[in-house]
Amino acid sequence: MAPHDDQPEVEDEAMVSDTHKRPISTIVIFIAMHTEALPLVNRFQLKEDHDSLFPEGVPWVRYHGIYKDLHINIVQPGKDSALGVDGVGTVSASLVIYATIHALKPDLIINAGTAGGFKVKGAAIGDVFLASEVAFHDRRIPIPVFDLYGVGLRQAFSTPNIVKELNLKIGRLSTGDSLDMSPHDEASIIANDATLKDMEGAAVAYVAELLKVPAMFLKAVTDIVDGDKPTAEEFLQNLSDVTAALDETVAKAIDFINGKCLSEL
Ligand code: FMC
Repeated sequence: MAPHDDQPEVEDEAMVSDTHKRPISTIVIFIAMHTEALPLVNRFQLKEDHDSLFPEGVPWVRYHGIYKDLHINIVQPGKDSALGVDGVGTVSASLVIYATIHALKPDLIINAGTAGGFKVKGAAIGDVFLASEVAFHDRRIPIPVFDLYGVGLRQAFSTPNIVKELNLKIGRLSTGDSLDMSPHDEASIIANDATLKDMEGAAVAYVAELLKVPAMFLKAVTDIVDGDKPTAEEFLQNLSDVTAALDETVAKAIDFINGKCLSEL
Protein backbone atom coordinates (compact mmCIF):
# COMPACT_ATOMS: atom_id res chain seq x y z
CA MET A 1 0.00 0.00 0.00
CA ALA A 2 1.35 3.48 -0.84
CA PRO A 3 2.37 5.51 2.26
CA HIS A 4 -0.33 8.18 1.78
CA ASP A 5 -2.97 5.43 1.76
CA ASP A 6 -2.01 4.63 5.36
CA GLN A 7 -2.82 8.12 6.63
CA PRO A 8 -6.62 7.90 6.99
CA GLU A 9 -6.27 4.63 8.89
CA VAL A 10 -3.98 6.28 11.46
CA GLU A 11 -6.40 9.21 11.80
CA ASP A 12 -9.31 6.76 12.15
CA GLU A 13 -7.53 4.98 14.99
CA ALA A 14 -6.77 8.28 16.70
CA MET A 15 -10.45 9.28 16.41
CA VAL A 16 -11.61 5.94 17.81
CA SER A 17 -9.28 6.14 20.81
CA ASP A 18 -10.42 9.77 21.35
CA THR A 19 -14.11 8.76 21.50
CA HIS A 20 -13.19 5.94 23.85
CA LYS A 21 -11.60 8.46 26.25
CA ARG A 22 -14.29 11.15 26.55
CA PRO A 23 -17.40 10.68 28.71
CA ILE A 24 -20.31 9.03 26.96
CA SER A 25 -22.94 11.61 26.13
CA THR A 26 -25.60 10.18 23.79
CA ILE A 27 -27.08 6.71 24.20
CA VAL A 28 -29.58 5.01 21.92
CA ILE A 29 -31.58 2.15 23.36
CA PHE A 30 -33.31 0.11 20.66
CA ILE A 31 -36.30 -1.85 21.95
CA ALA A 32 -38.54 -3.73 19.53
CA MET A 33 -41.79 -3.94 21.51
CA HIS A 34 -43.72 -1.13 23.18
CA THR A 35 -44.43 -3.24 26.30
CA GLU A 36 -40.69 -3.76 26.75
CA ALA A 37 -39.96 -0.03 26.47
CA LEU A 38 -42.71 1.48 28.62
CA PRO A 39 -41.13 0.96 32.09
CA LEU A 40 -37.91 2.65 30.90
CA VAL A 41 -39.77 5.53 29.23
CA ASN A 42 -41.56 6.15 32.54
CA ARG A 43 -38.50 5.63 34.75
CA PHE A 44 -36.40 8.19 32.85
CA GLN A 45 -39.41 10.44 32.16
CA LEU A 46 -38.68 10.45 28.46
CA LYS A 47 -40.90 12.40 26.09
CA GLU A 48 -42.09 11.23 22.70
CA ASP A 49 -40.46 13.15 19.85
CA HIS A 50 -43.22 14.83 17.84
CA ASP A 51 -40.83 16.73 15.58
CA SER A 52 -39.54 13.45 14.25
CA LEU A 53 -36.00 12.76 13.10
CA PHE A 54 -37.46 10.11 10.87
CA PRO A 55 -38.99 10.36 7.39
CA GLU A 56 -42.58 11.57 7.32
CA GLY A 57 -45.19 8.85 7.66
CA VAL A 58 -43.05 6.04 9.11
CA PRO A 59 -44.35 4.50 12.36
CA TRP A 60 -40.92 4.65 14.04
CA VAL A 61 -40.93 6.20 17.50
CA ARG A 62 -38.31 8.02 19.57
CA TYR A 63 -38.57 8.87 23.25
CA HIS A 64 -35.85 11.12 24.61
CA GLY A 65 -34.69 13.08 27.61
CA ILE A 66 -31.75 13.92 29.80
CA TYR A 67 -30.79 11.75 32.75
CA LYS A 68 -27.79 12.85 34.81
CA ASP A 69 -25.08 13.58 32.19
CA LEU A 70 -26.66 11.47 29.46
CA HIS A 71 -28.92 12.15 26.50
CA ILE A 72 -31.08 9.03 26.49
CA ASN A 73 -33.03 8.01 23.40
CA ILE A 74 -35.28 4.98 23.18
CA VAL A 75 -36.10 4.13 19.57
CA GLN A 76 -38.66 1.63 18.34
CA PRO A 77 -40.11 0.43 15.03
CA GLY A 78 -43.58 1.35 16.36
CA LYS A 79 -46.77 -0.27 15.13
CA ASP A 80 -46.99 -1.81 11.67
CA SER A 81 -49.07 0.63 9.62
CA ALA A 82 -51.35 -2.07 8.21
CA LEU A 83 -51.70 -4.50 11.12
CA GLY A 84 -51.13 -2.37 14.22
CA VAL A 85 -48.69 -4.74 15.94
CA ASP A 86 -45.10 -3.95 16.99
CA GLY A 87 -42.70 -4.10 14.02
CA VAL A 88 -40.50 -6.86 15.43
CA GLY A 89 -37.74 -8.53 13.42
CA THR A 90 -34.55 -7.70 11.56
CA VAL A 91 -35.85 -5.56 8.70
CA SER A 92 -37.46 -2.80 10.73
CA ALA A 93 -34.69 -2.99 13.37
CA SER A 94 -32.05 -2.32 10.69
CA LEU A 95 -33.94 0.61 9.22
CA VAL A 96 -34.68 2.29 12.54
CA ILE A 97 -31.10 1.86 13.79
CA TYR A 98 -29.69 3.17 10.51
CA ALA A 99 -31.87 6.28 10.57
CA THR A 100 -31.19 6.86 14.27
CA ILE A 101 -27.40 6.60 14.00
CA HIS A 102 -27.45 8.84 10.96
CA ALA A 103 -29.41 11.52 12.81
CA LEU A 104 -28.01 11.30 16.35
CA LYS A 105 -24.48 9.91 16.00
CA PRO A 106 -24.72 8.18 19.40
CA ASP A 107 -21.69 7.12 21.44
CA LEU A 108 -23.28 3.79 22.33
CA ILE A 109 -26.20 1.59 21.29
CA ILE A 110 -27.93 -0.74 23.69
CA ASN A 111 -30.29 -3.30 22.19
CA ALA A 112 -32.54 -4.22 25.09
CA GLY A 113 -35.29 -6.77 24.76
CA THR A 114 -36.65 -10.20 25.47
CA ALA A 115 -35.32 -13.46 24.13
CA GLY A 116 -35.80 -17.18 24.27
CA GLY A 117 -33.23 -18.97 26.41
CA PHE A 118 -31.75 -22.47 26.32
CA LYS A 119 -31.85 -24.25 29.66
CA VAL A 120 -29.01 -26.57 28.57
CA LYS A 121 -26.88 -23.43 28.40
CA GLY A 122 -27.95 -22.25 31.87
CA ALA A 123 -30.81 -19.85 30.98
CA ALA A 124 -33.90 -19.51 33.19
CA ILE A 125 -37.04 -17.36 32.89
CA GLY A 126 -36.34 -13.79 34.09
CA ASP A 127 -32.54 -13.99 33.71
CA VAL A 128 -31.01 -10.93 32.07
CA PHE A 129 -28.01 -11.74 29.89
CA LEU A 130 -25.36 -9.65 28.24
CA ALA A 131 -24.61 -11.09 24.80
CA SER A 132 -20.92 -11.63 24.10
CA GLU A 133 -21.42 -12.37 20.38
CA VAL A 134 -24.34 -12.27 18.00
CA ALA A 135 -25.04 -14.21 14.79
CA PHE A 136 -27.93 -15.11 12.46
CA HIS A 137 -29.50 -18.58 12.33
CA ASP A 138 -31.83 -18.23 9.31
CA ARG A 139 -29.44 -17.05 6.61
CA ARG A 140 -28.19 -20.35 5.23
CA ILE A 141 -26.08 -19.90 2.07
CA PRO A 142 -24.15 -23.13 1.46
CA ILE A 143 -21.49 -21.60 -0.80
CA PRO A 144 -17.96 -21.05 0.54
CA VAL A 145 -17.55 -17.69 2.29
CA PHE A 146 -21.20 -16.76 1.61
CA ASP A 147 -21.96 -19.27 4.38
CA LEU A 148 -19.93 -17.14 6.83
CA TYR A 149 -21.52 -13.95 5.50
CA GLY A 150 -24.95 -15.47 6.18
CA VAL A 151 -24.09 -16.39 9.76
CA GLY A 152 -22.76 -12.85 10.28
CA LEU A 153 -21.02 -13.56 13.57
CA ARG A 154 -20.10 -10.31 15.34
CA GLN A 155 -18.61 -9.46 18.72
CA ALA A 156 -20.60 -7.21 21.00
CA PHE A 157 -18.74 -4.23 22.41
CA SER A 158 -16.79 -5.54 25.38
CA THR A 159 -18.05 -4.22 28.74
CA PRO A 160 -16.26 -6.28 31.43
CA ASN A 161 -16.88 -3.71 34.19
CA ILE A 162 -20.64 -3.63 33.56
CA VAL A 163 -20.70 -7.44 33.69
CA LYS A 164 -18.87 -7.38 37.05
CA GLU A 165 -20.91 -4.52 38.55
CA LEU A 166 -24.31 -5.93 37.50
CA ASN A 167 -23.34 -9.56 37.96
CA LEU A 168 -24.76 -10.42 34.54
CA LYS A 169 -24.89 -13.82 32.89
CA ILE A 170 -23.09 -13.94 29.55
CA GLY A 171 -24.01 -15.91 26.44
CA ARG A 172 -24.11 -15.86 22.67
CA LEU A 173 -27.23 -14.53 20.98
CA SER A 174 -28.66 -16.01 17.78
CA THR A 175 -31.09 -13.97 15.66
CA GLY A 176 -33.72 -14.96 13.09
CA ASP A 177 -37.02 -13.61 11.83
CA SER A 178 -39.23 -16.26 13.46
CA LEU A 179 -40.48 -16.72 17.00
CA ASP A 180 -40.74 -20.46 16.52
CA MET A 181 -37.79 -22.71 15.73
CA SER A 182 -37.65 -24.93 12.65
CA PRO A 183 -35.27 -27.94 12.66
CA HIS A 184 -32.98 -26.01 10.28
CA ASP A 185 -32.91 -23.04 12.64
CA GLU A 186 -32.23 -25.36 15.57
CA ALA A 187 -29.17 -26.85 13.84
CA SER A 188 -27.83 -23.34 13.07
CA ILE A 189 -28.49 -22.12 16.62
CA ILE A 190 -26.55 -25.08 17.99
CA ALA A 191 -23.74 -24.36 15.50
CA ASN A 192 -23.78 -20.74 16.75
CA ASP A 193 -23.34 -22.11 20.29
CA ALA A 194 -26.16 -19.78 21.36
CA THR A 195 -27.69 -19.41 24.81
CA LEU A 196 -30.26 -16.89 23.59
CA LYS A 197 -32.56 -16.56 20.59
CA ASP A 198 -34.15 -13.30 19.46
CA MET A 199 -35.37 -11.50 16.34
CA GLU A 200 -33.27 -8.31 16.18
CA GLY A 201 -29.81 -8.54 17.81
CA ALA A 202 -27.61 -9.57 14.86
CA ALA A 203 -29.29 -6.99 12.62
CA VAL A 204 -28.57 -4.23 15.14
CA ALA A 205 -24.95 -5.47 15.32
CA TYR A 206 -24.65 -5.37 11.53
CA VAL A 207 -25.77 -1.75 11.23
CA ALA A 208 -23.78 -0.65 14.29
CA GLU A 209 -20.61 -2.15 12.83
CA LEU A 210 -21.32 -0.62 9.43
CA LEU A 211 -21.58 2.85 10.98
CA LYS A 212 -18.88 2.21 13.61
CA VAL A 213 -20.94 2.65 16.75
CA PRO A 214 -20.27 0.30 19.69
CA ALA A 215 -23.28 -1.89 20.51
CA MET A 216 -24.19 -3.97 23.53
CA PHE A 217 -27.09 -6.37 23.99
CA LEU A 218 -29.14 -6.87 27.17
CA LYS A 219 -31.65 -9.69 26.77
CA ALA A 220 -34.17 -10.95 29.31
CA VAL A 221 -35.45 -14.51 29.00
CA THR A 222 -39.23 -14.80 28.46
CA ASP A 223 -39.35 -18.44 27.32
CA ILE A 224 -37.30 -21.60 27.41
CA VAL A 225 -36.71 -22.76 23.86
CA ASP A 226 -35.66 -26.29 24.86
CA GLY A 227 -38.47 -26.60 27.44
CA ASP A 228 -41.86 -28.25 27.07
CA LYS A 229 -44.14 -25.18 26.88
CA PRO A 230 -45.28 -23.73 23.53
CA THR A 231 -43.05 -20.68 22.89
CA ALA A 232 -45.75 -18.14 21.97
CA GLU A 233 -47.82 -19.00 25.06
CA GLU A 234 -44.83 -18.89 27.43
CA PHE A 235 -43.58 -15.64 25.85
CA LEU A 236 -46.92 -13.85 26.32
CA GLN A 237 -47.37 -15.24 29.84
CA ASN A 238 -43.98 -13.96 31.04
CA LEU A 239 -43.64 -10.78 28.97
CA SER A 240 -44.76 -8.29 31.61
CA ASP A 241 -42.79 -9.77 34.60
CA VAL A 242 -39.66 -10.28 32.55
CA THR A 243 -39.89 -6.75 31.17
CA ALA A 244 -39.69 -5.50 34.77
CA ALA A 245 -36.42 -7.42 35.24
CA LEU A 246 -35.10 -5.95 31.99
CA ASP A 247 -36.04 -2.44 33.13
CA GLU A 248 -34.10 -2.89 36.41
CA THR A 249 -30.98 -4.10 34.62
CA VAL A 250 -31.01 -1.43 31.91
CA ALA A 251 -31.47 1.24 34.59
CA LYS A 252 -28.47 -0.10 36.55
CA ALA A 253 -26.39 -0.20 33.35
CA ILE A 254 -27.31 3.43 32.59
CA ASP A 255 -26.33 4.50 36.11
CA PHE A 256 -23.00 2.72 35.70
CA ILE A 257 -22.37 4.24 32.26
CA ASN A 258 -23.09 7.80 33.42
CA GLY A 259 -19.89 9.87 33.67
CA LYS A 260 -17.73 7.14 32.15
CA CYS A 261 -16.05 6.78 28.80
CA LEU A 262 -16.31 3.72 26.56
CA SER A 263 -12.95 2.33 27.70
CA GLU A 264 -14.20 2.25 31.31
CA LEU A 265 -17.19 0.03 30.54
N1 FMC B 1 -37.46 -16.49 19.79
C1 FMC B 1 -37.27 -15.37 19.07
N2 FMC B 1 -37.52 -14.13 19.56
C2 FMC B 1 -37.93 -14.00 20.83
C3 FMC B 1 -38.12 -15.15 21.62
C4 FMC B 1 -37.87 -16.44 21.06
N3 FMC B 1 -38.05 -17.56 21.74
N4 FMC B 1 -38.56 -14.71 22.82
N5 FMC B 1 -38.63 -13.36 22.80
C5 FMC B 1 -38.26 -12.89 21.61
C6 FMC B 1 -38.22 -11.42 21.23
C7 FMC B 1 -37.94 -11.08 19.77
O1 FMC B 1 -36.67 -10.44 19.67
C8 FMC B 1 -39.10 -10.16 19.37
O2 FMC B 1 -38.76 -8.80 19.49
C9 FMC B 1 -40.20 -10.52 20.34
O3 FMC B 1 -39.54 -10.94 21.51
C10 FMC B 1 -41.09 -11.65 19.86
O4 FMC B 1 -41.80 -11.37 18.72
